[in-house]
Amino acid sequence: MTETARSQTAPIEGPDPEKVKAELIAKYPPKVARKRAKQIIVNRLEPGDKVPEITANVRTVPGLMSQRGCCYAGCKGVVLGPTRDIVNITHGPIGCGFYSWLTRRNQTDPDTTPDGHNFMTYCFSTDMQEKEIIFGGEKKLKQAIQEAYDNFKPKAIAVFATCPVGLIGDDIHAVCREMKDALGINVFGFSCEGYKGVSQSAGHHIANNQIFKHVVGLDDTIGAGEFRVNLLGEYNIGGDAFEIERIFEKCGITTVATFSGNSSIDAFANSHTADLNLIMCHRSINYVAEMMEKKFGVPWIKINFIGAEATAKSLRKIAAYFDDPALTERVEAVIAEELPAVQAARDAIRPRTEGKRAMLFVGGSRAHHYQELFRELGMRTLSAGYEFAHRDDYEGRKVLPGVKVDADSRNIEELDVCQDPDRYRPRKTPAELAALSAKGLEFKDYQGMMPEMPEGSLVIDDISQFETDLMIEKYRPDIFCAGIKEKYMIQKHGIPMKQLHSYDYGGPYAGFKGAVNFYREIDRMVNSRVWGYLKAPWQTNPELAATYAWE
Ligand code: CFM
Repeated sequence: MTETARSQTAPIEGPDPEKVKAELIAKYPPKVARKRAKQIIVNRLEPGDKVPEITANVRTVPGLMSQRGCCYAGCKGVVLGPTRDIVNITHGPIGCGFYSWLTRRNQTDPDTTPDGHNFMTYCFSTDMQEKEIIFGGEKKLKQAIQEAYDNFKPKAIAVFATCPVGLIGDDIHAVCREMKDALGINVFGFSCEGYKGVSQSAGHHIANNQIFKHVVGLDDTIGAGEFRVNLLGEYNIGGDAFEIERIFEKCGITTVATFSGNSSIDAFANSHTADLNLIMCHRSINYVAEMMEKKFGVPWIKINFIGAEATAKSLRKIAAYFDDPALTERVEAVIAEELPAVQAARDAIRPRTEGKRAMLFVGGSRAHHYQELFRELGMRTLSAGYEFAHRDDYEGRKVLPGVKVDADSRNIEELDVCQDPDRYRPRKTPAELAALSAKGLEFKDYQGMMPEMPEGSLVIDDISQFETDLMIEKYRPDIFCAGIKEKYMIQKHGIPMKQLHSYDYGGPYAGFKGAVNFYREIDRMVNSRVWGYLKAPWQTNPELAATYAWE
């Protein structure tokens, strides 16, 4: 199996990216244009093979229509939402709870044993009203925790603060402590008010901190399994984690905990006993990996199960880490068994997708990972960007020491973590780690999106709707990937649009079977003739074109 070639040397065809960049910012007031110019980068290696610097994780300019969500969404919706047996109570108005409830299509395998719990089919909220906004909501929160306990007898209850909670100053942590003592179960809170930080990224960090503080390390039992790993940053959207678990099982790799797709609180509590952390989505979960390594000695590596070749490569990395001949043999056997079906699907579909061009503007990791699947289809990524990632997700972790910490990031607590006096257990000796690194296994590292993108492609951080429209006009990609908020305005351009957050109605797309699903889906989308029949309103009504006149 050959490694997918890094494609920075092959320039993309189409309009001059420098000119497109100039047009993207031409309509903005000078100050906004200056800011956006640092977030819209023509991806061209600089001397010393350095990827250019991009500004990321900064506030969106008010008035620009952003794709971003909020801190609460990142904490409750993204990181904690997929856990099935914690009662997650949204302390706030009802809409915050409702709109963060399963719209992301995070699946779980419900525990059907007599005392097994699955609360994902419920939406818990304190349904704050005017009365609580004026007189305070702590009493109502206490009642809600009590009511949830009485009805469900869960092992744990988590409380999430929404914007008004921070504004009126409810002390959710005091309430949680009180209820923890009163009920004798784990009750903990997240100060993840929507306005904290500049995007949902702040919510990831807050979620990581609290899960680490209140749950990880509570159960020291070392369970069965010879090769025990945690899968971090995999949220089981459309069943992705199920497919990865299937492959792991075949290989004889034991998943101790997944953060947090198809997860349970007991698995989190026990996760520090694993021997390796595998990071799928670096953006949302790298904090847990870092803290677990510091406190318990579990090393982490970046893996990627999006793309069949990437999956094979990631499995080989795991085998290399454990360095066990039987495991290596099994991993190779599984790859050999799984790849022919993938190859057959690819051979059948690729003649129809070869040379087509994609744009991906998603979250904080998928805009990178999915380029791998498009490459397998012979497609090129014209332009991509994240909604809320940081510079390291674009340029690689090597830039971390130079990343400026601004007031918005300083707002988010950095936990002071040190070696656990009793439970810190280095999984490998420094010499073993060095030997593995020498063999090419990179620990604690992530190269980011930009080194793998075509030369001259535009990398755009926190793209606005205006910029999206203009990019589509200029390049007419064959497919555009983003989320539900963008979907219909993109389709009105006559361009097929694939949701890479919820996968529309599809998935899984991870692993070997997922790759085949994705090939078929993209084939269907880019080769559908329906888009050619579609006229945007401004194409049939010229008077509407005035608002979109950038020529
Ligand atoms: Fe990680 Fe995610 Fe993503 Fe993310 Fe998300 Fe998501 Fe995403 Mo939507 S954790 S950064 S905050 S991979 S919900 S499962 S699809 S934006 S690219």
